[in-house]
Amino acid sequence: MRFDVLTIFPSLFEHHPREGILGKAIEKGLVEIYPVNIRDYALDPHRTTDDRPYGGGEGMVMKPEPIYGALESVERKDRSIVLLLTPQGERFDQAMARELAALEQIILVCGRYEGVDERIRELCIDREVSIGDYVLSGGELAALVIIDAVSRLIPGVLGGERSAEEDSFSDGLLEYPHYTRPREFQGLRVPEVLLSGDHEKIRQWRRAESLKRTLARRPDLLEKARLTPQDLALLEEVKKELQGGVHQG
Ligand code: 9D3
Repeated sequence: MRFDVLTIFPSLFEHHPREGILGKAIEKGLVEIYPVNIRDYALDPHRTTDDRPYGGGEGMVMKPEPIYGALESVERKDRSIVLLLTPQGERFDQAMARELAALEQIILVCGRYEGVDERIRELCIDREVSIGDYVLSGGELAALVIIDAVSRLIPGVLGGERSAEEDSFSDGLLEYPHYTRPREFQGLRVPEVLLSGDHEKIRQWRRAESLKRTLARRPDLLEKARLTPQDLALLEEVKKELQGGVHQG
């Protein structure tokens, strides 16, 4: 997968993605990241990338010519898409990450200020994307989020022992609690069942914990989750306990 990132802060893409799992993927040649400095395509001696909005009002707008020039400089592969990162975009999620991972090239346009000139949207943008309902200073951190989430889905990026499909959200539930040594830490013991060696009991305990956690923290996820009849029975039990005022976990 090739990512071309149009930004006025290209240095943000030089270090962060080169650490950890993504760094390994870049070393292996599975992921390529090319920052493109929008300012290099400004037409005036001051290399201006923004200007005041027509019609007046607060803030600045990114000028169209530098972004257009930066986009023209990017070599296009056959299966590529141009994304604009913007608070007005469609919400990024794991399903969108999977769609994007099937492409060869993702071109990410990072906005700053109040936004980009509307004609860039009309002429160049295939899809507008937001990463959530909070205010960032620009599209750069959103671009890094998308690069990270998409790269994990490319075959060979994750180590063999754990596939992307096993990850949280692939079955639509939150993960169960994890424990490692020591057996007791600050007076808190690892649940006995995990030490029992009874793999079926452990599987059931983990499934129950996943369901309880999802019910407590993200009940919206339960509507779409793939649940077995046992899952549904367990959930009914847990809901009854909660109504009865019995609290644990
Ligand atoms: C004053 C109205 N603001 C809209 C909520 C203006 C505004 C705020 C922040 C315009 C641009 C930005 C910068 N944010 C992004 O470019 C951005 C973003 C975000 O702020 N949240 C979640 N996803 C994204 S993707 C790009």
